[in-house]
Amino acid sequence: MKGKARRSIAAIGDVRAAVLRFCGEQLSRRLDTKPVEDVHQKVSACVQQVDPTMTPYIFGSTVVLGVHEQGSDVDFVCLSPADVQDGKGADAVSEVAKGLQSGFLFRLSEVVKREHYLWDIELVRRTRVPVLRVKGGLGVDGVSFDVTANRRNGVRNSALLRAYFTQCPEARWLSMLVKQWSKKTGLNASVDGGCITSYGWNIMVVYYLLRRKLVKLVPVESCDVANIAPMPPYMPLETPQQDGQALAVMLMDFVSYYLDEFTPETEVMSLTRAAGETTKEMLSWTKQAEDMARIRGERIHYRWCIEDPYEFDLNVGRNVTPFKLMLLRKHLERAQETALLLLA
Ligand code: DUT
Ligand code: MG
Ligand code: MG
Ligand code: MG
Repeated sequence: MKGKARRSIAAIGDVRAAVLRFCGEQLSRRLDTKPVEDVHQKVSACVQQVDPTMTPYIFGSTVVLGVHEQGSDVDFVCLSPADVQDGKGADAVSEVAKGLQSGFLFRLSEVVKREHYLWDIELVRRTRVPVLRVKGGLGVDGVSFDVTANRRNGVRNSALLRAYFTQCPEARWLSMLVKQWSKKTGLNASVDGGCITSYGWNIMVVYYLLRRKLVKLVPVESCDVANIAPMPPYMPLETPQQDGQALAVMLMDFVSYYLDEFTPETEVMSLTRAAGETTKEMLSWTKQAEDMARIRGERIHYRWCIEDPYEFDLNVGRNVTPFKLMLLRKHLERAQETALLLLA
C-alpha cells in the first residue's frame, strides 16, 4: 500500500512491554483444551444417535492455535468413513450435497434439542456451508460451537495453519494478537460490518511469515484427513523468548509489510505457490470477474485477495469492498502508532 507520508511509529521498547503484558494476561487464563474435549464428548454422543458411522472432527482455532481461548467458538464437522478415507478429496459444492448436509444437521438438531434442552440452537441453511450453531449458556459451560457436515476443507486448512504456526515460536502469539486486534477494530467478519474472518487473518499471518522466510512452505497436499486426529492435542503456549523482543519486532513488521510492501493491486496472498508468485491476473481475479459475479447476483470483490488453499476459485477476502479496503488501510496506519491498539 502506498502513501508512506509522515506516520508516527510506536517505539519498539513500548511495543515489547505491551506484547509481554498481552501474553502474560493470556497465560494467566485457562488455555487448555479440556472444555473442548467435554463438548466433543457431548456432541459425539448426539451424533452417535443420528448416525453411528459419523465422527465429529474439531477444527478452527482449537486446532490452529492448539489452545482454547476463552470466548472463541469451537468448530466441528461430522465426517463419514468415506470422507475420512478420501482425506484429500475435494468437497462437494452442489445444492444436492448441501441438501444432504442440511438433512443430517436437522436430524442432529432434533437429538440435541431432546438431550440438551437448555442449549440455544439454530440451524442455518442459507449460508455457503449449512451449519448448526449452538450458543453456549449454562448448559454447555459457556462454550459456543458450530457443527457442519461432510466437509473436509476446514479440517485440512486448520491442519495446514497449525503446521505453519508450529514452525516458529512467535507465530501463534502473532496470530492471537492480530485476531484480537481485528475483532476490536471491527475488521473481523465475526463483528457486524466486519469483512475478513479469523481464518483469513491467519492466512495473512502465514503469508507474511512466508514472505519473510520465517517459515518453510508446507505443501497443501500434505494435509490428509485420513492422518489427522478428530481431537487435536493441546499445545501449551510459552512466554515469548528474549523478553518479547522478537515478537514485538515481528508484530510491527507485519503491519508495515501490509501497509508498505504488499501490493493489493496485483498480488494474491496464497499458500499454494511460493510466496510472492501468485497474481490476480493468474487467477483471473479481475474487475471483469467482479462484474460477472454481480450479474449472477453475488457480491465478490477482488480488492484484497486471499486464495483459499483448498476451495476452487475462492477469495477469502471477497467481502473487502473498496470502502472496506480504505478502512483496513486506516486501521493499519493506526496499528503502526499503537502496536495493534496495545498502546491505545
Ligand atoms: N473456515 C473456512 N473458510 C472460511 C472461514 C472459515 O474453511 O471462509 C474454516 C477454517 C477455520 C474454521 O472454519 O479454521 C474457523 O474459522 P474462524 O474464522 O472462526 O477462525 P478461528 O480460528 O476458529 O477463530 P475464532 O477464534 O475467531 O473462532
Ligand atoms: Mg472458530
Ligand atoms: Mg469463529
Ligand atoms: Mg466457527
